[in-house]
Amino acid sequence: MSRDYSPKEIEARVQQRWETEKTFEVVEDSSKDKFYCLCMFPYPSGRLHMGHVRNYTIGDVISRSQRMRGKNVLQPMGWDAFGLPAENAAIERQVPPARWTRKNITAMREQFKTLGFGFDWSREFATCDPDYYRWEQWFFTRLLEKGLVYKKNAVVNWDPVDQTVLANEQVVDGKGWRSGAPVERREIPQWFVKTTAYADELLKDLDETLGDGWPEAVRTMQRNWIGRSEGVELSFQIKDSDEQLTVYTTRPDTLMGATYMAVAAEHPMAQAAAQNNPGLADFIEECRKAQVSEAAMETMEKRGMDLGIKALHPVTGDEIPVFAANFVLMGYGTGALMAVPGHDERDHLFAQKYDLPIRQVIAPSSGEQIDIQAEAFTDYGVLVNSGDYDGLTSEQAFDKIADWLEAKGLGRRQVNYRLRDWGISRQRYWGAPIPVINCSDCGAVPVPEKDLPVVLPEEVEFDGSGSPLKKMPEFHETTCPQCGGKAERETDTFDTFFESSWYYARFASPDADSSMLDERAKYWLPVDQYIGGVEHAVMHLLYARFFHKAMRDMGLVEGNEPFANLLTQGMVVAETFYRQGEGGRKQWFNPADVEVERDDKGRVTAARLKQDGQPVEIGGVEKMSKSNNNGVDPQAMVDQYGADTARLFSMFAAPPEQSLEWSDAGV
Ligand code: HQ5
Ligand code: ZN
Repeated sequence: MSRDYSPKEIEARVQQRWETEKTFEVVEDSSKDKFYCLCMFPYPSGRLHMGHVRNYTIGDVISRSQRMRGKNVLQPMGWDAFGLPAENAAIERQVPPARWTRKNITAMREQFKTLGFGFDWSREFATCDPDYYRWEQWFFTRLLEKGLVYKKNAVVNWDPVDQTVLANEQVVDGKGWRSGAPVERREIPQWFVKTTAYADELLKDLDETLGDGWPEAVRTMQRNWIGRSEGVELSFQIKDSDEQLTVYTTRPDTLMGATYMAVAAEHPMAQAAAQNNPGLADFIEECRKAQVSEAAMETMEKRGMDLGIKALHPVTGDEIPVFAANFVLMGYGTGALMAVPGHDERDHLFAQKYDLPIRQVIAPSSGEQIDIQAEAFTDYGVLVNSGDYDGLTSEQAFDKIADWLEAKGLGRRQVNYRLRDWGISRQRYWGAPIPVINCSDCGAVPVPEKDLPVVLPEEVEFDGSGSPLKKMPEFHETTCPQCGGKAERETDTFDTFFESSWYYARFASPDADSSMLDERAKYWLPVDQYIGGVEHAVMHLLYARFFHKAMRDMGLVEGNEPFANLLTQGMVVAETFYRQGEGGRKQWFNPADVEVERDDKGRVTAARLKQDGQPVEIGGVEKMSKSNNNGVDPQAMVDQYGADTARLFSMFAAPPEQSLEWSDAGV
């Protein structure tokens, strides 16, 4: 026996033995405590990088320690296989997304095995397998039956040159990433999941069920996203008209400080006023074309235009101007708001810009003097300049004013949520087809269970302008399941978060072929320990929690929550480098191909591409990812020092919750 430590030889031998002895395959065993340990499954982007290694090593360490404690430990692995990157690769390399994806899966599975993670590979699946997505298609039709999905018009990014819908990340500075044409907003029919139906429960369980098991920071993010607020819906009479303008406010205590109203460009009142006001019509058209991501909304210049209409203040009868404003969205609340510039920052900015009155109606409880013209005061306090309400605290005034409005029939208390229903339609090819058939007589008809799955054709011509499904009559031409007449199959596909919302449950019953899940799910669930990046703290975790509750209400799973304990590990981050390409697209270079100069604090000050010696831009330190091309492949480290060293180092370099800037030197 050699006295040298030869990881290549030892690791290969042990890994071989795990494979033949099926060491990590588990079955339900009621005589043992179960422990389900799950790491967020990867997008099959090509190769693993050190970010993945760290995530999956944390899970493997926890699994191993639970195994040593005698638990029956399930640690599965699979692939979050649909999504845009495969389409981009298809355009670049002229290879169908399915083939690219499966090739990546093969390579990454091999890497996982070399790294020696204790996964139960017998449960592996990819979300692009028809055996997987057929059940979410089925689930969708059940949600439809229960009224938990519905169709409505919603705005998308439309590229007028490529004649295609763009994902948000395909819009660069307001222009299409391929065509460079200014992106327009377009309203098209889309499917929505009624996540709001569970809003209260999603909020309540953050404390009642997850209080001990989830980081406070993540629960706070979810709480803010759901955004429950108590307020009042009230109506302002319009002068010389029998119309009313209805708004929602969480601050009825500031009612006496309302000095103007703002409505969305799409609001019927703005539309009507624009009929004989060309300037206003232009403004509305501009708003319609502008981008409306929430982030864009925050930072964009707030603009408005007077409609020439007056609302009457419900208490004083004062005339208040009504503006159309680009920061008010039709889809939120009533599409109109009462502006209180003295006590709201955005309203304050807008009032300064358009020279509207700013009135103080709340004073700090401390008695401190403030200059309301200079800055809004947004805290609760004591009422001033509010007639009968003067001297009340904000809390007392909330109730008094709400009571008064209710008594007068002008308003009512209302709980609102910031949470919106989840738009799941994507006008993309590489996703699970939405199982609906559109019939001119019967409307949108769900595909009957016996006809599922609706299989996505995989060998396709892919040129990036629109979905290939639209050019495949053999896919979209069909007959109506209800009347038998000619009908069109839906060509939109699910948002990929649809697949990742229930994969954790399918790992318990990966081969169930007559149902979505079976009794085994009741044994294994909930996931005892879930591990993944904090970038999924809001949407993924919220959608999965919604799915779990909906599946529970169909008797498919037990318990109220899918993930009992959550660990959000810090990201592995690394420097990024790029050059500006055509059409605003950046070309990213891997740090391994770049030579850098650093200052004495270790910060990168200059960088050149090794290949041509010419400078590249420094993009800053970002999460390791394929899209930033800043991934460090673990292979070199594994080849040189062995998997144990790579794994140990990724655990040792920083506490799991902290982010970690990658450096090869440390190992
Ligand atoms: C990390 C990095 C990069 C990644 N498929 C989805 C996904 O994020 C997960 C679904 C459940 C929605 C972590 C990341 C995640 C895991 C897989 N990671 N550092 N896939 N630089 O391939 O820690 O947070 O991007 O938990 O690796 O990432 S993924
Ligand atoms: Zn029909």
